[in-house]
Amino acid sequence: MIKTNLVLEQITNGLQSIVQKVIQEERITEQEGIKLFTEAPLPLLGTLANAIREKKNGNKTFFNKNIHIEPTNICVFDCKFCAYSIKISKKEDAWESTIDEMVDKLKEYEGKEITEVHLVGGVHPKMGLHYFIELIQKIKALRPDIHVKAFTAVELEYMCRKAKVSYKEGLQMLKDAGQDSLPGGGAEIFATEVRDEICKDKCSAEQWLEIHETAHSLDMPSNATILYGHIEKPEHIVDHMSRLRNLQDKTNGFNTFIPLKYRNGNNQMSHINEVSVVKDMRLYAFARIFMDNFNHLKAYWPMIGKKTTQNLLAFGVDDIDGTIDDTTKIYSMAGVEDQNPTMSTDELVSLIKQVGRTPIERDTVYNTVKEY
Ligand code: V47
Ligand code: SF4
Repeated sequence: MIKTNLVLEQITNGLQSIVQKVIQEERITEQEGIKLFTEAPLPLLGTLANAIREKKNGNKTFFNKNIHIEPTNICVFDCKFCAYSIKISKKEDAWESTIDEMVDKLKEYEGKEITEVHLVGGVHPKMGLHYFIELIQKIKALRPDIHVKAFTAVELEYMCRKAKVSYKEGLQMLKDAGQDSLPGGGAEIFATEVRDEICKDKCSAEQWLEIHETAHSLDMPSNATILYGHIEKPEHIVDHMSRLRNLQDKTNGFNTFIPLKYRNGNNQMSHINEVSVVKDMRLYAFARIFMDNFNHLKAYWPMIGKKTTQNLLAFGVDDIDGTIDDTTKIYSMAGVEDQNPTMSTDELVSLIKQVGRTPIERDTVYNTVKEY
């Protein structure tokens, strides 16, 4: 017979009070979070995260039908982990789309059931607020039904600064043009000592949080991310999640939290090895436990891979993003295995069903579009 009690005693050694709090749905502190994250065995983290996931979302696993529009990969910033941006001096691999080209791309999806356009790219010195207002207006004129999730806080900070408008004024103008929500990118790691090393010149943690808070005050929901698996330490991870948890307490404007695994292809930090799948699972499970006021936890499959995505559905994840239709380059340029990220609805549905979950097609704000 397996001595389960003994095993349980051993795995929870020194962690009982924290585990008890989690089980009783009490919030854990940052200090408790660091202890749980660094000391708890993976099966314990997984069991707790899965219980929370099933309490919040049952057996449901969400996805959506979306495409990405990436206006440019020219960027004024110099994030050390980025394989996507091309410095202006290195023109060969750069692209800059005109508004008409981007609208034409959307026209290719006429009659197709996509519900979301994810519009995001490099920070181009000449593509400003008014350029993007016109783009969004044209997207909405063509597809009034489509949800426009656009611009990271990094892009928004730059475009508002250049246009000499406050974040509130800039976001209101974009909302009036048809922007519905914000994606979660640009958060990386908030702690200054890490941020200064990996992405010193772009918007600060405080600006990132202020932009999202402002968006929420205008009824524009958003997502939040963390870029993990490089030079950060557990205390930076917990600090990052804690700042997001605090803002969510204040606004309840975040839809989902998306951990992004650092991929080491073709960038200035390529010497750093990628973390193991076991570390991925710990991070996601811990996020599900710690971020108690976030309804959803997303594994972005083009970045983390299809197999790990399936595993993560037992470690807290209830969302796997969308069909994407090979419309993003950010991860293929950073060296992920799947160079042409696209999954048909059938493939997404069977990926979810293979691990015993129920696929639900959602819109961007988690209304059910279709159950499978
Ligand atoms: O902020 C850049 C990350 C983010 C690398 O809101 C990298 O639904 C890993 O935020 N390895 C942008 N990550 C993408 C993003 C996103 C993606 C999908 C869905 C949503 C959403 C948001 O990509 C950047 C940065 O953290 N990133 N380079 C890299 N080498
Ligand atoms: Fe520019 Fe974004 Fe790449 Fe940073 S991560 S260099 S802001 S495209």
